[in-house]
Amino acid sequence: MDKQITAISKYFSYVLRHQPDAIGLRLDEQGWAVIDELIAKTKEYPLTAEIVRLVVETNDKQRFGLSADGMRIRANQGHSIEVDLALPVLTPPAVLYHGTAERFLPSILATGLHKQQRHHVHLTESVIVAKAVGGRYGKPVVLQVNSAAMDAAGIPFYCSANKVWLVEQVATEYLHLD
Ligand code: HQG
Repeated sequence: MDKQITAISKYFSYVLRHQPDAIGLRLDEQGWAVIDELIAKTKEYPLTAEIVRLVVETNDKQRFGLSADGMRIRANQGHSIEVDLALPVLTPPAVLYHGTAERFLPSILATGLHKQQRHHVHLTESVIVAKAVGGRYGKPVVLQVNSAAMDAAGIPFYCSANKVWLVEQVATEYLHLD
């Protein structure tokens, strides 16, 4: 059962962040899909409203959110398709962290952090989380981000529902090796 839930979670990430067209799913401008439509258009898994809820509630990183009326679902962050999550600008903690792979360091230290395929650069309050994120691409290294100085410079920060801090980019002057 756990394996099936993880597989469905990965499938949700795929259709809600990257490829809704793969199953003809409609997302609104803020990334919401109607749960009944997601269920109807999903052929690989025997989805029910209860299973959708279970996937949302048990997800280790709280990757998905439900609308207040419980009828819709969206990915909390990590999209590559154009959506406007309409997140408010927030004051970040003074220091945030970004985990990456050691092999990316020369490029990052030369040009700063860029968002690549996603909408934002992803930052976290946790060194442990940053290390795990960096480990996905190789030997992990953790960069410290001087978010207080960025905030003072008027650079907007957003925070997703699952506590990922999001920013357009991070210039080299705000980066330090942890
Ligand atoms: C790197 C997962 C070279 C950047 C995770 C990262 C996270 C550069 C990669 C979330 C660079 C992009 C996001 C530069 C940035 N030169 N490399 N100038 N600037 N990079 O996957 O932050 O499981 O798009 O360091 O847990 O790794 O999907 O971003 O290594 O929260 O929910 O380019 O994805 O969450 O990789 O991960 P990604 P990320 P989920």
